[in-house]
Amino acid sequence: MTGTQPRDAAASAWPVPLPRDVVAGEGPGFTLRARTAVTGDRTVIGILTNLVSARTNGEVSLDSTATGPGISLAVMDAETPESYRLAASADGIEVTGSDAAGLFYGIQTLAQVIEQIDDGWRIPAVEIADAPRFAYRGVMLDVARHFFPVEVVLGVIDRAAQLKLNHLHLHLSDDQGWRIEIPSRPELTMLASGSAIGGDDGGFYTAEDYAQIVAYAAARHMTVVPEIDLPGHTHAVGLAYPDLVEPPVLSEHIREVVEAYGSTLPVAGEPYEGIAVGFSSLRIGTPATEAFVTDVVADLAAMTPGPYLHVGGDEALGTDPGGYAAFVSLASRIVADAGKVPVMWHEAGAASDLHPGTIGQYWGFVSPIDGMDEKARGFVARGGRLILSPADAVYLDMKDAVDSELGLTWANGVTSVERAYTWEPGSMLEGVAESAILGIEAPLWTETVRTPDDIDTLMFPRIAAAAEAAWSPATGEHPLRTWESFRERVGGHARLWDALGIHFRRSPEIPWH
Ligand code: TNX
Repeated sequence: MTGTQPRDAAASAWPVPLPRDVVAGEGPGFTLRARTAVTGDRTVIGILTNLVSARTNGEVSLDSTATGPGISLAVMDAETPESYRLAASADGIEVTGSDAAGLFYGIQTLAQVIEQIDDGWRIPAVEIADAPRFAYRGVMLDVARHFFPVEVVLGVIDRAAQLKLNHLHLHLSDDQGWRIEIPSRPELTMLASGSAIGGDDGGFYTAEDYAQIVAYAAARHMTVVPEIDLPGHTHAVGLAYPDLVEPPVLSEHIREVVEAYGSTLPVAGEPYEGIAVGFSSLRIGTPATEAFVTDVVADLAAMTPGPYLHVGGDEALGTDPGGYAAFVSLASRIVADAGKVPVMWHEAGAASDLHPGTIGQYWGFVSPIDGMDEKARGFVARGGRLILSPADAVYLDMKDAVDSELGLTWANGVTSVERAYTWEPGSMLEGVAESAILGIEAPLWTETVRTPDDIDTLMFPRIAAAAEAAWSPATGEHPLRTWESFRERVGGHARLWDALGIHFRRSPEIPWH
């Protein structure tokens, strides 16, 4: 039932990510009254009330004591996780989730399709049946290059959940700082969290802060995936434990990057405030390093209810290759022994002793070069699945226009909104079947990102393109899964995003309406 024409998509705000099945109904749809009747679970009513009130400038509120036609919200156990049905007609609106997450996504869709008419607000007549393509739909925030307080992280959770993303990956350590309290290793936050890029303020999350983030995410059906980046990206570890790290490797490459960005060279034992990567390494093969990784992983695992724990593995250019393979294998085993599923960046896929089932995160290009895809296939060969984060499509920290003040360009130049949209996960990596893809994640690295507004400016609207790749049917499987339709649909979201306080960039590629 996919009979809708793209023209209809332009006529009103249509959902992003695109639902599996959408059929426009007959008639005028459902007019929202100042106090619209609602039935359902209190928490869900609360979330929907806030969304509706924001979208309608406070003109519509939902009232569970009102009578007459209204909105019914329910969970009806069904097989497909996270799925929902939404039916709107002049008689009322029904949103039915297959589970609590499905209902949550149903109300996000409902808020997206509210439209303003002459004398008020309405939901157009429509029938939607929707379910996600991939189980893992993520966004990553790098809080190491620049630190962001808890409230900002909660804002990112709200923004991502609204687009049906269900994992928040927090990049909690890097050369510039260690951002999470580890009770068994208090020196990390005491000695290695105080700085950030460019001399900006550092900071860290206490165990309590982290618990607050995890709980807030869970209430929005989002799982937190913590990352401690090892064995490279560990300059800050050396501020707390000088004996655990090697001296910085000041290679030709590092000198070039430092030159190109007017950045600084790292100095052992001093906080690093530059943006170069690939110069630091843990000391490999010593009992002290193994004890350190075991302690950090054990504490983080105990603090984290979700199944995944990410231990990095990227850009370890300061680590000897043989030592690297041994280290990532050890780290993946330590994570598995702590009861979590290890996740690592794709470089680790070349290590033959990686713990079976380790998840690989691919950050190569849409058209792989230099054996990036081969490394990614290594995870699949060992029974693991892949999270796809092709840097030249979903890296939210790439500039989206040549004149953008924020962002980097190393991933094949500017990542326009069109380029962020126009790639197909299912056919990107040869020899990787759909069933081997756990999902999609859009990372925001924060070298150039300093404020909440900076986050929004780089994230939107491209995060919506990543959400569509993660949630919606494959390219070619739905008439509206096209760039032309996407730009029309996403253009209709400006008012909702404004109402939610999202400081998005009105990219000239999108017909905002
Ligand atoms: C590469 S992609 C990195 C990060 C940088 C990012 C900037 C990856 C796993 N590592 O260390 O922050 O580029 O775009």
